[in-house]
This record gives sequence, C-alpha cells and structure tokens, in this order.
Amino acid sequence: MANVSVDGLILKLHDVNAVKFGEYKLKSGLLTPIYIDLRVLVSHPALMNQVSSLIYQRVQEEKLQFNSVCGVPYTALPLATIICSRNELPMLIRRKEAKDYGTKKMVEGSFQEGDTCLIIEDTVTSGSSILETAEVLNREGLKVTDAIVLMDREQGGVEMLASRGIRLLPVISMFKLLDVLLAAERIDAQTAQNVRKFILDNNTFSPKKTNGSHVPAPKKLCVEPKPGLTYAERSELPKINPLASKLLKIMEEKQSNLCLSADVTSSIELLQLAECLGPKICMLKTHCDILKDFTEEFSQKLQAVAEKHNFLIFEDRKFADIGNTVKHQYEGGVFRISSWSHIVNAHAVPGPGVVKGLSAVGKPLGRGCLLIAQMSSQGSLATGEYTKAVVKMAEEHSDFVIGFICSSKLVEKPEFIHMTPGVQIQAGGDLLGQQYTTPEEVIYNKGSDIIIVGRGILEASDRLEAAESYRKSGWDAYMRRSGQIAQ
Ligand code: S5P
Repeated sequence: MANVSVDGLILKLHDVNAVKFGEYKLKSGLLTPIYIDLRVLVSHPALMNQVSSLIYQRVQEEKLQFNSVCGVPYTALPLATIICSRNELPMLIRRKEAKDYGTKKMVEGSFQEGDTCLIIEDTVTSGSSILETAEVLNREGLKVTDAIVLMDREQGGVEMLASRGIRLLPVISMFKLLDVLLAAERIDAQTAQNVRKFILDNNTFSPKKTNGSHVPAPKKLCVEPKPGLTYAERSELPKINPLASKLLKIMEEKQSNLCLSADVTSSIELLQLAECLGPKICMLKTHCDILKDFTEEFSQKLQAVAEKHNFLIFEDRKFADIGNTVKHQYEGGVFRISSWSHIVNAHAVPGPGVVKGLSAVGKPLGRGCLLIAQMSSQGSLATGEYTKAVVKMAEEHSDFVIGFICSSKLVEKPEFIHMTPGVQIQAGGDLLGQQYTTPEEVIYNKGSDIIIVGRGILEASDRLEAAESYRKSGWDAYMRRSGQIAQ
C-alpha cells in the first residue's frame, strides 16, 4: 500500500467528525474544548485501511519484535484485525468479561507463556485502558513492552505507561493535530491555543515517590501541570544514550537545568567564568571560533574545570555540510572539537549524511549531538515540516543524537533532551532578531529540559548572582512541572 501521510489522515479525521471542537463533557464531568471519537472510523473503510497502514508503518519504523497483537476493545479491535490479516500476524482478543461457561479464558487465541504481545489502541488520555489490557495479558503469562496508539491526547499517557514499563508510540499526537488543522485553516489560532492550554492544564499523570517507585495517578482528570518522568528517572531509561544519561544525572545532582552560553572572546575570561559559575550549571556552551586566543592548552584547562565542577561542554558549532566535510571539521583543524567537547550540534539541512559524518568521529569517543530543530531568531525557517523532519532524523540516529535545540518540547520520547536558547528573565529581544522567553515559560509551559542563557548572565553586574537566579528559576519550573513541588 502506498505511503499514507499523517497530515492527510488528520484532515480526513476532521472531515468525518472524528475530531470535534466545542464544549464537551468528559466522563469526569470536566469540560473539554476538543472531542476525539474514533468509533466513527468503522463507517469509513478507506480510512480504516489508512489508519491501519500508518499504525503498521510505526511497527516497522521501530522494528518492534513481538509474537502477537492485541487491540484494546472495542474501537481498536477492527484495526488490529486489519493489521494482522494484511500482514499475517497472529492476533489475540482480550475479553471484556470472562465467559461464565467453558474455559473462562480472558484472552482468546494461541500463545505461549513468556510471549510478547503488542497492544494497539485508538486513543489515549491517561493510558489506563492500555494498562488494563496489559494487566489482563500479564495475568495470562504474556509480556507487554510496547503499545501503539493512533491518537495520543498528550495528557500523561506516555509517562504513566513508561512508569509501568510500557513504551507508548503515538501515530498522531494532540499538538501535531492542532498544528495541521491550524495550518489548513480548519481551526483558528484561538481555538488551537485554548486546546493547548487545556491539554497542558489537564495532565493525568503525577509521579509520586514511594520508595523510588511510582504510583500511577487516579484515572480521572485532575488539574495539574504537565508532568513527566523526572530527570533522574529518565537517566535510567533502558534506551537512554550514556551521555544523555550522564547529563540528566548531573542535572539532578546539581539541581540545575542551566546551560551557560559562554560567549566571550578571551580564553582567560572563559576559564574564569567556567571556574566561577561551574557549580551552578549542568553545561557550558562555547563558540570556540569567537575566541581570539584559542589553544589546545585552553581546551585542556576547560576540560579540567568541567571535570572539577561536573558539567558537560557543548561546542555550539552548528555543523551544516556534507558528511565527509563535517568529519574533518569536527575532528581536525585548529580546534579539534571532538577532542574536548562532549556535545556538538548540527543543522539537518544537508540530510542524514551530516549526522553520519559526525557520528563516525564522535560516537567512538562517547560524544553526542543535538539537532537544531527550531531557532530562537525572528523569521527562522526551521519550522513546521522542517522541524518534523529533524525530529525524524534524530529518531533514526538516536545512538548519537541525544536531543534538540528547539523552542519547546517536540517529541514525547523521554530519552531525548530538549534545549532552548533565547532565554532571559525578561522576555523581549535584541536588535539583531534574537527573541527571548522566560525560564518559566520554556521549562514549565513549553516542556523543554534545559535553558541556554548567554547575555542574561554575561551582561549582569554580578554574573554569579545572575547565574544562581537563572538556575533557581529553571529548576523551580521543572520541579513544578514534574509535580515534585506545588504549583
Ligand atoms: O536558535 C538558536 C540556537 C542557538 S544555539 N538561538 C540561539 O541564540 N543560539 C545560541 O544561544 C546563540 O548562538 C548564542 O550563543 C546563545 C544565546 O545567547 P544570548 O546571549 O542571546 O542568551
């Protein structure tokens, strides 16, 4: 079957009223400005086929390994049937109630103890119906490690299921749906904004610590910030890149999600900054090509300070050439960046070759790369489809790409780290197009992980005091977002 686009599907779902805007009452009594009802799909056979193809594409992209497939009753049942029939995959059916005669089985179909079953669901809010199905399968001796959902409302389902060892892979997520409908002028900006606010304000998952483990939130919606896994929990994820894990551990340990953008032109000043502000930061970002006196000795000293104060070095080189050229630029030349910088970044414009070239040099050294998915500068072209393509490229190279330079969280994959520049306590901008957002907005509302701050600190009369103030704002916003302190 020909490739089906997610954007096209979103528009069709809107056409058939599977996505509605207005005021709808949820089971919990809460009023929602968006209603998603995928039960209507069964009346649209072509759409059923497209949805099934997209779900199966996700299976292939992720190279999922499983013995059977189970659709959560009822809406996902026919979808699972189409997928299994077309691709000749064994299917299981989970009963809602056990038969009161005969075998009393809760799961129909053939399987062996220890088999892995992939769950398919049509829409997820809290993730509780997937969890319920997984628990029934578990009781029958089946393992569940992954679930695919057509539509994730981004209200905590991914995080809740992750806390129970199930990775949830969405085909469409709420924010993407809103972007596509807005771009196609199906909804206006105000509606999109209302829904975004509703989603962010109504997260169903609040991780609460009990002996290091999590208790899932009650199933009903409650008004809370959008939490997620803590930095510490993300550092322990099975698929996390070791460098990303190290960074998350540093952040937790130092209670800092602050990256200092050390944009000074003298290496002595840079080393003094690193020494003085080192205890406040999780990362120090350099532009080695603005230093008037870069030497190898300087890079060695910077590494020693980074070691002493436990922060990572990020050379903001923004590589943007063909693989073969960036390999040389990263490894050689005057700067020999790969020898001292833990992290570099790259534009995705050249295509995946740029990541492959950098990875050939950096991966054996345990380095990592951030892809520039969005920029803080006015009129940036890194938006929309481009940003989405960057995310996809990162997902395809997650052994080396550890995250993004972006203005807000782009993907519900807790192993990726989102870093946001253009941050000052006072929102605003400079005369050359830089645009500033506050630490609070970046971390709490936009769901990013790290604030990158340059002039907000460098131009302060007391840099140490300013760094502490940014560290505290960023950290407090994270603590509130992750539900660890009250709003
Ligand atoms: O989109 C971007 C990406 C980056 S890495 N916008 C940015 O401003 N940056 C970098 O972040 C930029 O090169 C500079 O080093 C820093 C922001 O500095 P500030 O002084 O405006 O905080």
